[in-house]
Amino acid sequence: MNNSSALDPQSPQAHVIGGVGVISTVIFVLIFVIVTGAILYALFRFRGRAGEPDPKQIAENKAIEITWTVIPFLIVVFLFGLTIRAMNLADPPPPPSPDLVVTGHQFWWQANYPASGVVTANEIHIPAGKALSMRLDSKDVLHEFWVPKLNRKMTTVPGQNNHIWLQADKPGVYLGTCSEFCGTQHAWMRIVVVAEEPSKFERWQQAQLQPSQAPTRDVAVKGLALFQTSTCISCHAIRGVTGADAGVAPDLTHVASRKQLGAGILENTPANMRLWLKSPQHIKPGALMPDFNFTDEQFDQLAEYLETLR
Ligand code: HEC
Ligand SMILES: [Cu+2]
Repeated sequence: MNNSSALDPQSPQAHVIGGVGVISTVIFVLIFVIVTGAILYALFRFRGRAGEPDPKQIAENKAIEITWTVIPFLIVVFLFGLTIRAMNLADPPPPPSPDLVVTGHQFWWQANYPASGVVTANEIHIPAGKALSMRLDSKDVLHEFWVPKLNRKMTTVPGQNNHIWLQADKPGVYLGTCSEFCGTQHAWMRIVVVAEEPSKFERWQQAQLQPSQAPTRDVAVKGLALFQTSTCISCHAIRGVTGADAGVAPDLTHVASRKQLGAGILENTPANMRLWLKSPQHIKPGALMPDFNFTDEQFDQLAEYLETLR
């Protein structure tokens, strides 16, 4: 999945920021061409030849000096104005209560929708065409939320709430990544933004709000029991499961409905789910989930149970 080019803006904010980039680049290229062109011209046109006297020396030329001060000054003022305009358009002040709170953890993203109460991880859904105000926080170290097509990027700082507006022009899946080094698995701290038609988004939200259903198949029932009696519940929450309400690891209430596992390191398939459970430290060394000493049968049970969490 490569859908994260910073040169393909897909939100009003990204268009404005991209615009500044394009205009500045054009200006810089023009300056480069004019300056190097003038130097090359002078080099060849006025080349000294053997036996010729030194050229006449000129000191002070008010007109030229004023020109080469005023032109760069105007260029800088123009770029400054352009930047201020982009900042105002891309970053209007946030409302008092955000639509979405995203918290960086080593090495995954937690997402909360305060108005509805939805809690999920590594995959956020948004209604296409609508600007969501998004608060960014961190549980541990600095991280940085960056979905290139939906700019802008923003650092998450423990104890300090930062803010951006998140919007996508049209439905689609947009990939993002942590862009502030945060530890061993920084490279596998991806986030997926799924922008959908508002009605579809509403359905997603309703589905996410449902607590998990008790499993019916025998293997999955055993998996649930194992989940409840192992240390899983000291890190993970599954709504609808007694005792499973810890918040230091991804919420698993609807884990099987997500596209990826381990913040992007595995595609979320039943086989990969089992692979992850069997040895998270092999798949994602340094991730904050320990390996467990279960039997193959027990891993089957856990995986089977987690697959029911749609
Ligand atoms: C010490 C805390 C801790 C314990 C105990 C723990 N986990 Fe995890 N788990 C994590 C963390 C942290 C992650 C996220 C890892 C990452 O992506 O960097 C995770 C990720 C997962 C994921 C992938 C979720 C996703 O959305 O990517 C699953 C599934 C999972 N754990 C299941 C379990 C099960 C089942 C148990 C018990 C056998 C368990 N975990 C025990 C901390 C824990
Ligand atoms: Cu990071």
